[in-house]
Amino acid sequence: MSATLTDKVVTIEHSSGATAKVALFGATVISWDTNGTEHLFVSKQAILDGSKAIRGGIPLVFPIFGTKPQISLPQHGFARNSYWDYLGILTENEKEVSVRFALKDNQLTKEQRQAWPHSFRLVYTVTLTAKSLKTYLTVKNEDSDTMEFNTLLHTYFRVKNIADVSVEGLQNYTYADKVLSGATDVENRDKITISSEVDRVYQNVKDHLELNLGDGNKIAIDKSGMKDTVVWNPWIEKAKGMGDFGDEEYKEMICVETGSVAQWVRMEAGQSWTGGQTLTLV
Ligand code: TA6
Repeated sequence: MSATLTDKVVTIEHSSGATAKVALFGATVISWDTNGTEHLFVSKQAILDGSKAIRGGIPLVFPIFGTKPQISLPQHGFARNSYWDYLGILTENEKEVSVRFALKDNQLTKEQRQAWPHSFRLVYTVTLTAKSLKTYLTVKNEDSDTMEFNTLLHTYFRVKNIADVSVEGLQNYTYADKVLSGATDVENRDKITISSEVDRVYQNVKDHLELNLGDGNKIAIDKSGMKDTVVWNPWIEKAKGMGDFGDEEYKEMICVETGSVAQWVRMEAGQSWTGGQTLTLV
């Protein structure tokens, strides 16, 4: 087992043969592989030079989801567009290997600080076991004032064929449908399938969901500290509109994203908050 930093990417290896890779840029998990099967989708056209958020893997959304009129930050905030510090190995034993990354307010640009003038420290822990990948974020409000933020793990799962895939566990939850300008509705399906553009924020969702990959395999998605779940597939037209995404790549990915985005997470001065997810092959 080990974790090594090469060319701004940390490679984590577990004794089972499972591996994961985390780019320092955005602390973006860009690979999770077990027995030669890659579970995360990264576009073949992803830009990996630090000039743009990585199109794929697990981009970390913070401090805003989408854009906010009063906060002049790019969509989904600055965390996925910043170089994080590598803090090294936290645990390394037969069961798991975990590594940590940090981002502090003084690492932001002047413009970012002006847009979001809070003193904070983020610590992101990535843990690999034989069958699971855990990604947890701790936010520390180092300010003397309260702080509000959104956060989300924008997870791109790799699938063989989107037509065979379903998301299970969201029945009866209210969602905001961004394809319909945010109109809300209640999900009536126990298995959500994708056959057109989907961009939905399911609110106050239970902590256990399952992604059925359609090939006999499932991934359990267990969140903690996160209230909501976003389901997104750009489908044909939106896929064509993204320069860092292949026109046909919508067929081989689905985003199921755990986060707290429907409402602000509010923190008092000096308070810490932790949220994240565990992805497990089942
Ligand atoms: O999480 C879904 C979403 O908010 C979609 O609305 C779409 O914009 C997607 O994120 C990708 O956003 P990005 O800024 O990475 O192109």
